[in-house]
Parts: sequence; structure tokens; C-alpha cells
Amino acid sequence: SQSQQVITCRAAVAWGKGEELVIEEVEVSPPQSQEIRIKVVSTSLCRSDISALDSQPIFPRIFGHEASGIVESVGSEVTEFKKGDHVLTLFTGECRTCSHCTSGKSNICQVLGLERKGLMHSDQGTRFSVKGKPIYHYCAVSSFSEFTVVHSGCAVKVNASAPLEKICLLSCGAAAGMGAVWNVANVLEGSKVVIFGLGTVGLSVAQAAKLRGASHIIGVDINSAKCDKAKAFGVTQFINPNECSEPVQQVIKRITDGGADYAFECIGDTGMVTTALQSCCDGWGLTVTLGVPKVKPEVSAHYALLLTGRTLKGCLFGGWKPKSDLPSLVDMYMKKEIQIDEFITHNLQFEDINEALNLMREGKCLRCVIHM
Ligand code: COD
Ligand code: ZN
Repeated sequence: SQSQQVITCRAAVAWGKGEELVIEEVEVSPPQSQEIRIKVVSTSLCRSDISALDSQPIFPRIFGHEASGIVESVGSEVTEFKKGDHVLTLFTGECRTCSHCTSGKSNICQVLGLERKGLMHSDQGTRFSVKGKPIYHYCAVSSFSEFTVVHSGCAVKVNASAPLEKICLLSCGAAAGMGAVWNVANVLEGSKVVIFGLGTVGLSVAQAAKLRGASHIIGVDINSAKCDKAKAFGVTQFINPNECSEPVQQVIKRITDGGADYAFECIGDTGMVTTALQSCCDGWGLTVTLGVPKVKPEVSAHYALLLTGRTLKGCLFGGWKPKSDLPSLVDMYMKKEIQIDEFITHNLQFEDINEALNLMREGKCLRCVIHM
């Protein structure tokens, strides 16, 4: 059958640390019994693709983890999907049977959780090669390819009338920010929120906080060009720490009269986690971390910050159970209850994918959608 055949297609291969991606002809294996093969339709570039390209010694590799597509073929044991289904990929999967998935308390699947070695969950192998040489995956998604293979627990079927070239954003950044506000922090009406980092993740936090009726939404970013877009997403006050004569946490404490109720770290800098904790009020101030650190992974803070009642809480993908929860987020978008189109600053053809990396490195985009 067709599902048993190797496909040859174009993929953007990363051959070495920090290098430009190279469009190559790759072979894509058929899906194994519990896997599906997807024709990628759209994939947006997320900061973590670049962070991993610049830091992890796993090459050659196909990046991309924020994507939408159409099922091309399914493995022999897959009943949940069929050819032609519209799907979003899941960089953190959901098996629905492990103790975490059934706990009602966690979105961190013990079987299909974030994959860090560049391999597939099923057999610790790869499904790509160039002239017989294996190519590693990224987050077991690898969407910078015309076709990819994912575990059936690492994709979710969505409303087929939703525009794939937009909803790919809900597969990572935009959903992560909203989930951090609604699921993890559970921001209450009238509260004071501060957001560190105003990329797509931080601005999704702003949008979600606005929808919850936060009274103050303070946005902090070293790039002042983010200010206008930030205000459009609900940021009430923009602060560039480089333009302040005192530490940013002091500025925040002053304008919030003692500290924010909630702080969100959306930069991926553990030093800013400390600053975020310091920007929260004592008693109940909650700091939520969304960013994966690019450099120093350890967090440090004076214990007195915690002794006086602050909480530090981490999350992955905004606490969403990806398979269970994403379809309703897509439906919210279709009902215009959430905005994602406004995050798309650039649309590029696949062959121009390096332009997307350059734009993000230069801080000139929110999301670049790459059309395969
Ligand atoms: N102070 C203030 N702002 C800063 C600083 C600083 N020191 N450094 C950078 N910034 C700003 C930048 O100017 C930029 O506007 C913003 O921070 C970051 O935005 P982007 O567009 O670069 O990145 P995002 O929004 O796509 O993602 C940022 C995260 C750090 C959240 C992202 O990389 C991440 O870690 N994602 C979630 C983790 C995860 O789930 N990973 C697995 C797959 S994504
Ligand atoms: Zn991402």
C-alpha cells in the first residue's frame, strides 16, 4: 500500500551549530504502527527552534515544531486518524493512558513528553535520511519538511474548516502564552500582571490577561519596537529596562503599588526569573516561567522572596493537555474569541526559510509563517 512507501521530498536540513539551513532532497520513511505521516501545510518559526540550532550538538537535524498539515498515511494500529484529516503537530504529546495523562493534574505525558535527543518516541530511531545518512528530529515533530512522521499521540485532529496557514501558531507559542494565564496562573479580574519578553509568547500572555480583565498589563522588553504591537495586544504600560534609571523591578513595584500579582517570564533567561520574582508582591505574588533558558539553566533567588509568600511555578505548553484541549482553542479562534492572525508579521515560501531565522534573530518579526 501507499503508506508503506518511502517518500522523497524537500526538507530544510541543519548540518551544524548555528549554520544556515539547507534545502535537501530527503527520504521520509513510512509511519510505523502507531505513527502517522503528515503533509506539512504551514509551519511557523518559534524561538526555541533557533535556541536549539545554536546550542544542541545534534546534527544533521530537521527543526520545526509549530505546524499544521494533512494526514497522508497512517500506521497499521492507528484508528484515530485517516488520510485527509487536518492536524496540528504536538511538540509535547499526550498518550492518554499514563499516570500523568489520567491524573487530571498534569499535561506532562510520561510516554510522549518533550523529546530531547532528536529521535522518535516509538523506537528511538529516525524517519529521515539524506542519501542513506540518518537525520535527527526536533521535538519528534520536524516540520521544516514537506512530509514528516509523528507519533499519533503527537498530533491532534482539528476542525477542517480552520485555516491551516493561521492555526499552526496554536501548536506552540500562541497557545503556550494563553494557557499560562488561564490554566497555570488562573489570572483573576482586576489583577496586576507583568510580562517579561514581548514576542509571540509574551503577547499571548497579554491577550489572555486582557480577556481575564486584568487592570494593569505591564510589558517589559529591551526592544522598543515591540511597544506598538504590545499595546494592540492589551499591554497598558511598556517598559524598556535599558531606558530606566533604576532596576526594572523597582519601577514595577512603584507602578503596581508594591508589586504585581502575577509575573510571566517569556524571554528564556533565568536571570529574568529572579527579576520577575522581585517584581511580584509579597503575600501571594506568583511568577510563572514559560521560557526555556538559552544559557545558564539554574535559577537563583534570595529565600526571603519565597519566605514572604511568593510562588514560582513552571509550565510547559501553558499547561494545556495538547490532544484534549487544542481543538477547543481552534474553535475559539474560529469564533473570533482569540486573535492569532495579528502575530503573523511575515509569510514566506519554504525556500526562503533562512529569512525567517534572520528576521527572528534580528527581532524584526513575531511569527513568520512558512508555506510549504
Ligand atoms: N529583557 C527584556 N526583554 C528581552 C530580553 C531582556 N533581557 N532579552 C530578550 N528580550 C525580548 C526580545 O526582544 C523579544 O521581544 C522577546 O524577549 C522574546 O521573544 P521572541 O520572539 O524571541 O520569542 P518567542 O516569544 O517566540 O518565545 C520566547 C520563549 C523564551 C518563550 C521561547 O523560546 C520558549 O522558550 N518557548 C517555550 C518553551 C517550550 O515550550 N519549548 C519547547 C518547544 S517551544
Ligand atoms: Zn515552540
